[in-house]
Amino acid sequence: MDITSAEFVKGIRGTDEVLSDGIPHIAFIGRSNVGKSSILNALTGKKELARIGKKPGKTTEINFFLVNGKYYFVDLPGYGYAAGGKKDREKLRKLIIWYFTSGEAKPRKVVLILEAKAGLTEFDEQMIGVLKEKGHPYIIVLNKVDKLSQKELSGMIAKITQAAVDSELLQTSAETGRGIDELRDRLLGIE
Ligand SMILES: Nc1nc2c(ncn2[C@@H]2O[C@H](COP(=O)(O)OP(=O)(O)OP(=O)(O)O)[C@@H](O)[C@H]2O)c(=O)[nH]1
Ligand SMILES: [Mg+2]
Repeated sequence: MDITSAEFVKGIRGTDEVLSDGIPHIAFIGRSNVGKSSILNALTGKKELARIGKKPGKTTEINFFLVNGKYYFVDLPGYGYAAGGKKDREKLRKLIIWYFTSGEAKPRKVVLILEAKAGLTEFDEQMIGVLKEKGHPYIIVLNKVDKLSQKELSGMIAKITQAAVDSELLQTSAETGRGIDELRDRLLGIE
């Protein structure tokens, strides 16, 4: 399915009326700097829709983008960003946990994004624990695959599959566009 329209609606830092308008959420989550915002831009074909950054910690609110007038793509801040101020980091962590546990948001699908070189970290395993506990359906996306050779990539995929056997694993590069059409089809074919 094509994306014909995508527009920024609002960024929230806590409870908000946008959570009760009945529009289904597809939420993008992952460690800081893995390319959540870049993937959202690649999926919608709009390079400047979500703000991306060279430094981790670019996204600081939960941002809602209305796609095809029908879904929200929800761009969350990243977790596990070690270089940020402790107070800010804790605030973002709480915001992410609130989104997944308060019951106010009921994401139809969660896209958990990993960075190809780092693979599955302790932070990701904790996040998967929260998603499972709350029963949020998720898929795992390995992004920045352009940074690995085919051999390295095969090794990394084997490792992740071993650790997270029960979830689907897609490979993408927001940089080269690899896997982006497949991810879009996967997400929008879930009516
Ligand atoms: N090589 C490569 N770089 C990428 C890819 N995707 C994103 N990047 C780069 O990674 C950096 C971080 O991208 P963002 O999209 O801001 O990452 P984010 O996960 O939204 O980060 P936070 O909002 O800080 O949590 C930017 O410099 C992007 O250009 C990719 O597939 N390949
Ligand atoms: Mg971001």
